[in-house]
Amino acid sequence: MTAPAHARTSGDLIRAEEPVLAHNYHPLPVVVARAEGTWVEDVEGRRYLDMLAGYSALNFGHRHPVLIEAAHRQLDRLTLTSRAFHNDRLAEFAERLAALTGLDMVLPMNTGAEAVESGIKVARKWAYDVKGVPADQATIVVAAENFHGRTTTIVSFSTDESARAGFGPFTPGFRIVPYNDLAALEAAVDETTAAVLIEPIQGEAGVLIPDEGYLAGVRELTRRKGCLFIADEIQSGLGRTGRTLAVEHEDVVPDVLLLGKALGGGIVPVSAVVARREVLGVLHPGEHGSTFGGNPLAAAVGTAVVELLETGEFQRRAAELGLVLRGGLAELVGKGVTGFRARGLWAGVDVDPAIGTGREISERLMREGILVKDTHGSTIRLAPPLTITAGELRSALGVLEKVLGEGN
Ligand code: IF1
Repeated sequence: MTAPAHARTSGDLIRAEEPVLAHNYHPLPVVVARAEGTWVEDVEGRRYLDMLAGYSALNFGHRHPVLIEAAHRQLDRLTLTSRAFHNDRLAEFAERLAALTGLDMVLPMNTGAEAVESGIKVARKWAYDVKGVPADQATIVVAAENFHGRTTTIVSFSTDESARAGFGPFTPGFRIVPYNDLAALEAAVDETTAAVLIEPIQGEAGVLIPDEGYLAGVRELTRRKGCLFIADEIQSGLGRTGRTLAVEHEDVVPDVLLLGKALGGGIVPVSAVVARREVLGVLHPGEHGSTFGGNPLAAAVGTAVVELLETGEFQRRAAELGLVLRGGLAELVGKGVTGFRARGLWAGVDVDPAIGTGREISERLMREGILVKDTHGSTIRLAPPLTITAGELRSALGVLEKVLGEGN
């Protein structure tokens, strides 16, 4: 007989997953049972500082009281209607999200990949209905080393073989250019181009920040050439970089904004395509949808997330504490760190491969009570909840220094 989960150790639970859970992940050997704010606790009661924050889905920390309260209140009233009917929470969510981002209209979806898929569909429809591209000829230009999700269409334009191999045949209509290269973009965009789709900062690629002027350049180029600029801010958005949106660092407003992760407050999956009216206005009844998109529970939590962001407090914290993070990492360069890229409370840290792979460093940090995730090779990413204190951040940096100092 199977013992109740609470009576089982981390080791038991990890072994129990093996035969019944698809092996599409290789998690660190920690089994989290509860969490609050910046801290998570495992089955044995060990506490860890969460320096990953659910890949930025937990920008407000675990179980932020305002968000939990909003969810509880909504759970007691209404959770799902489908879009066959109106619900009394959706208008406010859409209004406030549009106002927060400086755009006009919102298409609510659930996961990040769905927002990306929806953005692609909207851009293609816009190309045919408004721009006048001949049927089925629309192209979308994307960047190498992108990460936009896991669907068959999205992996069609991935350059990461482990994300792609074995999943063909692939969706046509995408052109891949090097990231951070305006000349290559200029050459790839033509009269068939519906949109340029990029991450303002490439997360999975190792928190790659483009040169100053790149995002403004993409804005200028897409406007001049008459195609849409779609910014995937699913990971970079909602306070992470010290601004509401990463594109704000260059005072850029894209035509289409893709949001997800933190929009659901770490409680429910909530994503959205946010755009100008001329763009999202191309969709008519029956042309796109989702059973769960815009459900009242998601809208209630999403509205509470927007309310938190309206205060500016989290963006300010990310900017200020980002200086602490950057300063701390700068001191580690040459002491096990070979380089890093950081903006706000988000950093990709390249560790000297002689000290260990990103995975090995992550495991050592875990044993010292810090949870992070590696990306490629010897790069680890840091993205703590924006609620982290300066003291917690310094202590995490101290643990990193210690782990790197221990060498191999
Ligand atoms: C996984 C990375 C983070 C994203 C951007 C869309 C999506 C994502 C910019 C899709 C998702 C994830 C998903 C997760 C790992 C992860 C990730 F390492 F791959 F890059 F966060 F750092 N656009 N990012 O980053 O959103 O459909 O997952 O809601 O293992 O796939 P989703």
